[in-house]
Amino acid sequence: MKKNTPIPWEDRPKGSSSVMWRYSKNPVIGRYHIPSSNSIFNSAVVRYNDGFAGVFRCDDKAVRMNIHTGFSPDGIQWQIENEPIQMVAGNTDMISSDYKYDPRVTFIEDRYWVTWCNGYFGPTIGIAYTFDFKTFYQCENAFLPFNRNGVLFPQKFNGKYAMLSRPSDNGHTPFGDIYISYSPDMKYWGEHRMVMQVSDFKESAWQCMKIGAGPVPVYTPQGWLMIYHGVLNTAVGYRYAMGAALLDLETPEKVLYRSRKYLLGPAVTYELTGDVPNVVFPCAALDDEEGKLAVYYGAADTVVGIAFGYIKEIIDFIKSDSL
Ligand code: BMA
Repeated sequence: MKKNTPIPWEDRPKGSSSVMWRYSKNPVIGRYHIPSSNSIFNSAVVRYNDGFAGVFRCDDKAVRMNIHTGFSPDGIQWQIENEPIQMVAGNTDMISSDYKYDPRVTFIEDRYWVTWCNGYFGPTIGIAYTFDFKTFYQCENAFLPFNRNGVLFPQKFNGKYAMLSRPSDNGHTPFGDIYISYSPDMKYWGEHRMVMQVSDFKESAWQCMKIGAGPVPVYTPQGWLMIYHGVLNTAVGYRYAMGAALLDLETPEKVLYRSRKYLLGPAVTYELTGDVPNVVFPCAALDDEEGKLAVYYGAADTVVGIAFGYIKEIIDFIKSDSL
């Protein structure tokens, strides 16, 4: 896809040596951005036409979880639909869904694919495609419940689609590793392989309880850059931070390097307080030809923020202290 629309960007603040830094005008989407919402967070954006489009997790004021479309000329000012996406049947007639949350979006070949956590007798991975962010064709769920954090790669491997996911339980899962699965047709998924397990508490505690893929992995000549979240169980509950790993270009279940230290952890008010405190939950990333990266993340299950970094520096960071 062409990458000529400038992505949101702000230079590293003077005096900072952080590999990733927050946008000074965060949060870019507030909790009441649309009349129906209680909170808007964990959301996905992509390049679309001359600007950007997105699929947003909006919990309404009954705190029903659903996904809504949105459009933006610059990736910062967003027009989000007040009503959730109404799916039509894609490769199945069974499009039942008790709830939808934590979407990811990727462009493959000729269309945009959306994955999300879909309520079907428990959380599993829902899949839909769209050409125009107006009509969405819902497909078969990828897996049996329980599963979350389904993230597609933006290309096929040996003719097959590839999806990262995180088998889980029906609640606030206290475990979880990242797997990959392959599909010839976006309907039947198999060849499940382990990608990455939680870390040893002594080595890297922020990711020792569960981990899950975040944005669609970013292609780099050195490997797929996979930004992910890691969770630590603390005296006041789960703490979600964001790290990164580099996966092999041809065999993405092979982890080449993985950050011992987090790239961004909850540290500012909108990440530390909200409906669920201490959450940084990345779901999308935009990159450009100069190697800049803008990561969109949910903060405290309440609002959306952006963090910036240079891909080269992130890779150096991962490699210089890898688990
Ligand atoms: C996870 C998901 C995310 C949420 C996170 C922190 O299990 O529900 O949507 O951001 O917990 O509450």
